[in-house]
Amino acid sequence: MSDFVDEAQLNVRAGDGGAGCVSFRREGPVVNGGPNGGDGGNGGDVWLVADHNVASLLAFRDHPHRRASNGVHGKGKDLHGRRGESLEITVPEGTVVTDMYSGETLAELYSHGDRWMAVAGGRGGRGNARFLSNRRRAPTFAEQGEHGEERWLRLEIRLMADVALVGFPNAGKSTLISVISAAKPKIADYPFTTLSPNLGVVSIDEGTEFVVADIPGLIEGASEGRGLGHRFLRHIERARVLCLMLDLASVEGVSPAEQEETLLAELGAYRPELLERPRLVVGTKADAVQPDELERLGWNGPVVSAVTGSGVRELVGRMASLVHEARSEFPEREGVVVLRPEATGAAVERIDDGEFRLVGRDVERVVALNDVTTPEALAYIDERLERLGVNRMLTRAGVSDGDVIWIGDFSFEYRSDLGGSR
Ligand SMILES: Nc1nc2c(ncn2[C@@H]2O[C@H](COP(=O)(O)OP(=O)(O)OP(=O)(O)O)[C@@H](O)[C@H]2O)c(=O)[nH]1
Ligand SMILES: [Mg+2]
Repeated sequence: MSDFVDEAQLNVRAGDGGAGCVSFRREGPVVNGGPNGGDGGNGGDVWLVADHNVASLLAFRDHPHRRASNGVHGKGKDLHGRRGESLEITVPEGTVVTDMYSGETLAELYSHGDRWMAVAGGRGGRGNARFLSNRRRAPTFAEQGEHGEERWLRLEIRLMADVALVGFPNAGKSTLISVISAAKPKIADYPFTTLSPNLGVVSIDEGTEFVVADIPGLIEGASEGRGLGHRFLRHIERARVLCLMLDLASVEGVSPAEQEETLLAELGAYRPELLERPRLVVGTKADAVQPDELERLGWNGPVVSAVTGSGVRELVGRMASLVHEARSEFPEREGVVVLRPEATGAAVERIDDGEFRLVGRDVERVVALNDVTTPEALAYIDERLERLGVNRMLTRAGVSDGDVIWIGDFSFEYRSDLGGSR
């Protein structure tokens, strides 16, 4: 498990759309025939897919850039370009995807098969055959393909456990999980033995199962980044129930009450809601302390010994009933959350005195023609912008005659009497 990588950065780029083609029929008896330029194919999309065969995000460390293929350009004779192949990137179950820059949560891929489209391929450009109309008998322009989207993502695995074992290093968390489940983590008599979380399934009887996570030890200051616990605090976030494990045989002599206080303070500092989570508290290594010592330690809560097995059944029973309650309260997992505001339409941005920029997928597409110098192309642009309501938007934005309007690399002078474009 030394290569357990639980966060990664990923750059995804969808394929570009192929360009539409400008072409006219010429063969045989047809001279000066109609337009027959085919459309470009759409670019491939990039998808993230949860897969239970993938255990870590290690693969992204060396290969953070992934891209889908481009669409093929259209050709004459109404030949449309093939669409670019989409790319599916497999990620472990429990991967949470956020925007690297805004930190916004984009998707949560919980279980095998959950899919999320990270970036959409650019649309293929339309060939000139598509621009044929009564007024435009010989369109000499076609659309360029749209660029595929590109973005930086942050991936993070958040384990989904029913119960998280939370305690100081060396408190006996790994030993307990090895006793109550089939998990076989490393156990040793020194702190920070566990460097990455372990999951184990506890089966009580047929049909009653729950998942326990053994989280690396927390120390004071973990919520500010001390020790190793800090990176793992977020795994605790997902657990329905917390089980605080207090070391009764602590060599450093930190009393159970002090351990509990520190653990709760760290959890609360990291995320106050964690303190609302249903929780159990148990003293560990009961076999190593005499009853009179317990009194001296001031501990009168439940105790457990993973070595002799005393108290284990009771603890597992209490875990099961809290898990049961928590599950019936929130029976549904949230499923795949997809928040992807569609960047379509149009907006006006003021860039300077007398200079404005129109942005948005739709307006930008209007001017993405292979040739914007022909009268037909200009007439087409005019017509489309009008239909998108651009004139009204410009008026509302306070644009006046003579101002320069930019769309992509294309610019024109605003003239209200001419409906805006020129
Ligand atoms: N006597 C006794 N020793 C125990 C018991 N449980 C664990 N130990 C010992 O305590 C030491 C630490 O146990 P681990 O299970 O590795 O502790 P941990 O909480 O996982 O520690 P980290 O991974 O470092 O956070 C080991 O030497 C265990 O053998 C117990 O019930 N009784
Ligand atoms: Mg451990």
